[in-house]
Amino acid sequence: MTGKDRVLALLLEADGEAISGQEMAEKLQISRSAVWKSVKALQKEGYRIQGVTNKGYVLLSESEKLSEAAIRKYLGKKYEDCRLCIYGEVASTNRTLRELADEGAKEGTVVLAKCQTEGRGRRGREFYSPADTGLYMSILLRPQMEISDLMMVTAASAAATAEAVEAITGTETAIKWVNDVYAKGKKVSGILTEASFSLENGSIDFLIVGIGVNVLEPEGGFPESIQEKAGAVCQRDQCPEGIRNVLAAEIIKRVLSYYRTLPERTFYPSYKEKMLWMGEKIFVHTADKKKPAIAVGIDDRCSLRVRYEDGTEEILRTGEISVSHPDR
Ligand code: BT5
Repeated sequence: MTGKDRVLALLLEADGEAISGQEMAEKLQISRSAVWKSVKALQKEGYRIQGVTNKGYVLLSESEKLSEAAIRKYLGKKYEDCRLCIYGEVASTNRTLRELADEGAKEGTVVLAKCQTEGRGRRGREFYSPADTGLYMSILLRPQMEISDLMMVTAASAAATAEAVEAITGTETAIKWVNDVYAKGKKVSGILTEASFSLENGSIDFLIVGIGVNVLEPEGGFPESIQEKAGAVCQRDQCPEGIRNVLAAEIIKRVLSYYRTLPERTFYPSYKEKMLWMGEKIFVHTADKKKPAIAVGIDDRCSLRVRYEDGTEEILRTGEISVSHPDR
C-alpha cells in the first residue's frame, strides 16, 4: 500500500468524521507533510476531502456529489419535466447550456457543474468557480416577452436565489441591485442572464439564467482579489447534508415559479424587501467615475431611482452601484 492509499484508508475508516493530520501521521508513522501531500494527491484524483478548522480532514460522502436523482427528489412532481444535465468541469454552464439551446433544448433544461474554468460575470468579468465549494447552474427559458422586461427575469431570479439560500441554510439574505445576493455583508451569489435573439424579427429566442452560489468558503479562502467582498452561505461544520442538491432544487423551483407568474410580478415584494441600501448614500458607477447619490427606491419594473447631490434624479434600468467601499 502506498502512503496515499493508507491515508485514504484512514479517512474511509473515520466514516465522515474529521481526522487530524497529526493523528494520521502518528498512525502511519509518516510526517505531517507526507500526509498533506497524500491528501492533495487524493483530491487531484477526485476524492472530496475537506479541511475542517482545528479538526483535520474529512472525506465527504457521496451525498455531497451533485446528483440528478437527489435533485429530482427535492424538485418533486410539479417540476418533473425539467431536464437536468450534470457535468464535472465545464468552461461555463451558461456556455454549455447555450450550445444545448442552439440544438433545440426545451425550456426548463438546467445545466449544473462541479466547477467552471471560465465562469463569467457581467461585462466580461470573472466569476470564481472552484470545485466542491460552490453551486454553478444555468436554467433555460424561452419566454415571449418584451425585451424591456428582460431585467425582470434577472431580478426575479435574484429574489428566488436569495429566498432559497435563506430557506435551506437559515442565513438571512439581501439583494444588491441588480443581481447580487448578499449574506452577512458579503456577496454569496451572482446571477448572469444572457439572451439570444432571433435574427428574423429581433424577438427573444431564449434566455439563459446563470446562477453561482458560494456554498462554502474554499480551502485557504477566496482569492485575494475578492477576499473582502465574497462570502459563503454555510459554515463548514454547520452545512446540511447534500446541500448543493437541495439548494439546486430549491433555486430551480423558485426561479421557475416566479418566471411562470412574471406578468403578476409575484417576485416583486420579496425583491423590494431584500433590497440593500435604500435611502442610503451610494455611488453610481459611470464609465469613468463613481457619482455620489442617494438610493431613493426601486420601482415595480426593478429600476432604481437615485438622487444626485445637485438634486436631480435619474431612473437606472441597469448598471452598478456601491457603498463606501470601492468594490462592494
Ligand atoms: C455576477 O457578475 O456576479 C454574475 C455571476 C454569475 C455566475 C454564474 S455561475 C453559473 C453561470 N455560468 C457562468 O459562467 N456564469 C453564471 P458581476 O455582477 O459582474 O460580478 C462579478 C464580480 O463579482 C467580479 O468582478 C468579482 O469582483 C466578484 N466575484 C467573482 N467571483 C465571485 C465569487 N465566487 N463570489 C463573490 N464574488 C465574486
